[in-house]
Amino acid sequence: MDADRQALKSYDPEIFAEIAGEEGRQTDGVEMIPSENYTYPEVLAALGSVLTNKYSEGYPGRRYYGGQEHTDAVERLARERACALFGAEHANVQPLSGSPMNQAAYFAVMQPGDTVLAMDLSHGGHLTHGAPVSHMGKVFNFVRYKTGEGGAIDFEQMMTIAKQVRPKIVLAGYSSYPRDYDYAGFRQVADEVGALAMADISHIGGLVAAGVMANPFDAGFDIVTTTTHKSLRGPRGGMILCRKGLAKAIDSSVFPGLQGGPHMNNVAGAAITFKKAAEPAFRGYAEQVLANAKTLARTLLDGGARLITGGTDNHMMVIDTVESFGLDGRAAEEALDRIGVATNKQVIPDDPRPPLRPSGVRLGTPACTTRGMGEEEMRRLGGWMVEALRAPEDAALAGRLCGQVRELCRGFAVPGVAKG
Ligand code: DSN
Repeated sequence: MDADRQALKSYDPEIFAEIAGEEGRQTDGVEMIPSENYTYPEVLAALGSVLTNKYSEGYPGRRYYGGQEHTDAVERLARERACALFGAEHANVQPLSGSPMNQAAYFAVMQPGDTVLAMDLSHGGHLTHGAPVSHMGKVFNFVRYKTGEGGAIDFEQMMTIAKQVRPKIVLAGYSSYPRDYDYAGFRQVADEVGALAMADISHIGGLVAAGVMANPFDAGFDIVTTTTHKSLRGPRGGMILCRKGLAKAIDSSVFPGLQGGPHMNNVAGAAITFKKAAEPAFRGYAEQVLANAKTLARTLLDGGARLITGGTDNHMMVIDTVESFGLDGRAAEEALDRIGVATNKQVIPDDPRPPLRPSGVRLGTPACTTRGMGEEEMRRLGGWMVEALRAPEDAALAGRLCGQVRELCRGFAVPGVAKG
């Protein structure tokens, strides 16, 4: 055990025990929540570095505190690498996470009461895309488009709505949608009504960076937001990418508009992540995430599951557990938890059930792919998941499946989990 870890163990055994417990949980089970991943040991080192001690309000070369020679260099590297990776003209790497990232982007280009055309939340939109319970839903006027048969967006209908409501932003983005977007279609709607085209690619940021999914900038988008900790494998955080003309508005919206000092240890972690994502090995990882998702989806379909949109083109899938197994999403999530597979309950399009007892579960492959699992493991895991969902009350079966999941996991280390 290294000295810092030993010191933590002696000073605060209660917290140490919980960290060690979480390491055990992450190691013994399979993480299939599609927004989670295991970051790099190098990123963990940056997160635990003395950069956390430093206040850096402002931007490189224009700070409100002295002593910024190293933090300036870190932030410049993060911005340059982010721009190169996504083909962006400007990057703000300071948002503390996904929600402030989207809030800052909205306030950069809108006034309270302005309209955003965004995806219906039950069809896959995110809380920050205007859920009535979120502050953003109260400040701005969100109008909804929905998905149709097979998950495609009906751009004709979207154009009709856009002409009626004249949005300031046409927003392409989701947290529970298993397909890719035709970004050119969104751009066309935005152009027709003089709106900005914004994409929130938080879930698929790594897949876009690797070039295995479409990049909204290729269709001329104005603003692209992404968190850094999902398929990108970085530290928790967010960033806003935009064209040059919006750089000043975005920067002043993040600071001083919304936030104070950026977390420079996180910014360093993000810079390391962008360097990793530019390497050829990361493309191989992203391709495997997609292949694993397809194989897992096929296995679930063969086992009798109904998947929303019929399958997946990205890293995630959503099972209608009520129709497939007669279980609501909470019961399905719990049944999978009992065998050591973490998923999350999820509303499905126009779900008649409430969010805490919805009709589905959402699952994805970024984390298990990071551990090195491949399609053979997806077939085995998918088969066990179907068995568990078919007989959620069978404790003996759950015990056997849990043992099998744990045994499988032994062959796949979790990056960054220390020994001892
Ligand atoms: N919590 C993230 C997700 O699971 O999609 C985004 O809020």
